Amino acid sequence: MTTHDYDAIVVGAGFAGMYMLKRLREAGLRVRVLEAGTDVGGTWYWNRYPGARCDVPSMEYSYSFDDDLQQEWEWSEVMAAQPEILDYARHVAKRFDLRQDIQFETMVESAVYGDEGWTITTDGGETFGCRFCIMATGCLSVSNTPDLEGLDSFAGQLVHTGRWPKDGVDFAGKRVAVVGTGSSGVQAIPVIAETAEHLTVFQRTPVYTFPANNRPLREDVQSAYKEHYGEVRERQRNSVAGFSGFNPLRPQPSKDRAERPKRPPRPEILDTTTDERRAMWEERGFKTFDTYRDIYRDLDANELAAELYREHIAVVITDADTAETLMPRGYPIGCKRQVLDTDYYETFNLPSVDVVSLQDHPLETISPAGVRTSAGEIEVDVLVLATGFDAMTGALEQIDIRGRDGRSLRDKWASGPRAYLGLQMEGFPNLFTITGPGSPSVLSNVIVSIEHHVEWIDDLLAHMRESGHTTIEPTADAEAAWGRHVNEVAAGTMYTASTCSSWYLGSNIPGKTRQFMPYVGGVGRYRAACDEVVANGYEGFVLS
Ligand code: NA7
Repeated sequence: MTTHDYDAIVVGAGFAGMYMLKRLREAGLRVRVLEAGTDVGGTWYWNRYPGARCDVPSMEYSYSFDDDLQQEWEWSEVMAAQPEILDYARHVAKRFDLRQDIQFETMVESAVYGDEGWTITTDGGETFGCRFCIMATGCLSVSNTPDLEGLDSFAGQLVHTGRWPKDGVDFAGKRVAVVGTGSSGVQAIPVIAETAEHLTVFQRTPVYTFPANNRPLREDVQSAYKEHYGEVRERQRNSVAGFSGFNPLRPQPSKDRAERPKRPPRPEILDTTTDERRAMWEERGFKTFDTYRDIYRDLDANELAAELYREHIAVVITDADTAETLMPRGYPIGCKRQVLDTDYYETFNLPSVDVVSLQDHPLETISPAGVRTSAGEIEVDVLVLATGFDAMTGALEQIDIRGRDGRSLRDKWASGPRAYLGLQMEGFPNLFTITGPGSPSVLSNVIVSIEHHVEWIDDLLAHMRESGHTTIEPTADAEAAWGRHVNEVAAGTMYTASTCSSWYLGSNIPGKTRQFMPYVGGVGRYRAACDEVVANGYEGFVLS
């Protein structure tokens, strides 16, 4: 068997893998990217379902590393749809001549560490030797197909939003079922309903969804961004969630915090009467949730906000039973990843759209003809699973990763992922994860987090070359201390409320340990922590 030798292998050609390739190549390393798909784009390559769209404004959900690139690319909408983001990824690949170093249709099956470094084996039986292995495998890349009884027997077309067929799916004149009402389902449902003869939504947990307010991107807004990109990007990097807060249509606040006008403290919803809360909703709508400071800190306050939310559904949905079915209860707003929608509730007012609550009518089986719940069978031609992903750890655990002394990453993570800064794992020298568990990743505008990790890793490898080191690995103590910090900052948030289930906690996957995986302390604070580690001579890592 031929082994191809490289300095670094990068797994995945999404936004993380593409930028990592560019940086390492420029640093003079021999690098190869292995990618399962037939093209670049990662998430935006696989998630081609109707309505797929980014929920972060594109002027900020884009690479900052090259000023010419950010000046020349034109976005058409505030939040671009999947085809446009995939075009952008392709443009970047072409512009920086990345494809020559990417091997497509190549699935990595194992990564094994030995005296000579890492050996990567692919589904095609090829092996690659390398000193550094960088997992750019994405946080939401392994789709979750639930083990539904009878699923194999379904005679119609079965599709998953996270693995959408390249040729698309024709819904015209078809009876369609969608299972799942997370971001993917909520985006797909209104668009599928436009052409389907009939659509039935099978809902396990009603969603809290806020209006996306997407619209065409105004030319003057785009050029104002471009003019101020230096400052915008700097603000993004030091923000909480990777958003700059820049508003090109308003005068910019002074950079000096002391000079900014003092705002009065926000009120608490727990101090309000029902009438006051309703008046606030009348005036501010969904902005009400940002108006009160206790909603995301206190479960009772959150429940008052949830009541306003349910009252809103009762107004928007014309049929009272349908409204009742769609009302979320029993878990707080802000526990799951916030969903943004376009015309989600309005869709349920169409005569061709129904919702079935799987809480009231549990799913019994998928039959050849359709979906059977305790309320009876609904026959469909197309069954869409919008059932999410094995988030954050799925793609890494799918690969048989063996570190020092044959230790398996799956075993190490059996009771929840452990990683130092979400970048490296003790026992797995020279293996890096971009936006791994324990980093802000999915709680941020992920491109900001990707660029941070890529640059941090590139700088580290440069440091190693200069200092004559060939391996790096975190200590068990540093890894454990970071894990405790990740838990501490998440405690008391809605994300970790006892009534919360979410993919952040792994609780969407049967048998997965409940552990809050991302770092909620903020992008800026996280960056400062990483900088401090470097300033202290890569504190917590062992270089040899
Ligand atoms: P999500 O947010 O995990 O949503 C998956 C949906 O599928 C959610 O409504 C689940 O209900 C539902 N689900 C999952 N398993 C089942 C089974 N077995 N039966 C019925 N319903 C089920 O995934 P998305 O793809 O929508 O979004 C993922 C992220 O991608 C999103 O947050 C953005 O960051 C982009 P549940 O709530 O678990 O009861």
